[in-house]
Amino acid sequence: MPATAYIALGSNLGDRRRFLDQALQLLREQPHVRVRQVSSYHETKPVGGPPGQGAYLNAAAELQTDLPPHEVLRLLLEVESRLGRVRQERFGPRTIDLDLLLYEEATRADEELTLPHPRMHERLFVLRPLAEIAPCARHPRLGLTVREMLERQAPPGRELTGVRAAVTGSTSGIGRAVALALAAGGADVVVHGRRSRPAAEEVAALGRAFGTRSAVVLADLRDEQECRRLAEEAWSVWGGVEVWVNNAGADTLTGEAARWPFEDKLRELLAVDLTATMLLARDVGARMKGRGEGVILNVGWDQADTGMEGDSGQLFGATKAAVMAFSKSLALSLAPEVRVNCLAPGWIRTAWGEGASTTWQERVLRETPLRRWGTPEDVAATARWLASPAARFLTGQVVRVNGGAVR
Ligand code: PH2
Ligand code: MG
Ligand code: MG
Repeated sequence: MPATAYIALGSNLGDRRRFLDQALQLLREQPHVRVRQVSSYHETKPVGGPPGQGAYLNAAAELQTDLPPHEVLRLLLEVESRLGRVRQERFGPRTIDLDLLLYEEATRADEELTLPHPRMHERLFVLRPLAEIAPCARHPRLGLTVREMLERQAPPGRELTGVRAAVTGSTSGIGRAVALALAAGGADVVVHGRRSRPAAEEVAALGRAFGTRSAVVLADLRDEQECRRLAEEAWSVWGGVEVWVNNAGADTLTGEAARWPFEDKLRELLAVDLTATMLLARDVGARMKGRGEGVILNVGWDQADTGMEGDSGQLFGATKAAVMAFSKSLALSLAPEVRVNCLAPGWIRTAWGEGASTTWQERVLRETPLRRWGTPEDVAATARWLASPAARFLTGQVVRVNGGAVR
């Protein structure tokens, strides 16, 4: 039976990307080793060592091997020296550093090799890339998974460190606020929009200001093919997604669409709010379940249960009630690996609320016990919490973010 081992790769001298690529290439050429998975490459600040040294590029890889641990170590040292590494001071700058982190559940300590790697559990530059490929791998001494070790190392207020997120419809409104709140919590974020790349890039740039990674994928979610492409592309950006937020909804209230016939609004709402949510959640959910972890958030509507008069009540009520019902069933299908919850916003001041008449403004205050419109940030704060480890025992829930309306 071949063994599974995990290694860390690091470089902070010369063409760092090339050193990592070459190290992996040399490992692939070894007869007794298979490189099964490689994380994305992470730009990291040097930890310890002499002052003034350059930033690192770090990665992690999964190996399958029939060699014993000491032979794997020997191989790593050989690859290091073939790439010209000269060992000088401890923690000094280096062209390439390959460390053996885990070898099955082996524990050992002799003068050559300590397993697990003695500092792996306290190093974000190891845990972040490793969590991308092996979130459920366990540290045999600490009894913690890689994800749990990473959560313990997250800086204060950065509970989403090492989480890759995607938020549909995040160029404006609630989705934009959710994308930024997740980035503020430390998550890397894929921003999605239908067609406006500049609007999406702007949100992505704001996300990066939190010191996290961000990317943009455009897709028209009325098209099922495009839904599949969005899931695939968002997953491919950094090799996985831990938090997926199905926020995108058809806007049938403002602009041209406000004057559409009922039938057209219905078709659009069912396509974007319901069908795309279901297809994306199923696609991404299956991938997450395969990885062993994940969080999906959908967006329903507070008044879907109670009903609201008028065309909009019928349209949103039917569509969003379906999203809420779907979320509960999906939660059952994807447990225990993946949590699925649904936000149900009440009166939130987005584009439509901005321009609503005084009669509406009064009605909203009357129907909202907390006596104000909700904001996109109110919804985003709840999404950030639901995405975080603090909500680890919640799944299949509809969380009303509505200022207390109980009707
Ligand atoms: N390796 C070290 C010491 N410090 N800092 C970063 N960011 N990345 C490394 O790989 C690294 C380090 C000793 O191996
Ligand atoms: Mg090292
Ligand atoms: Mg080393």
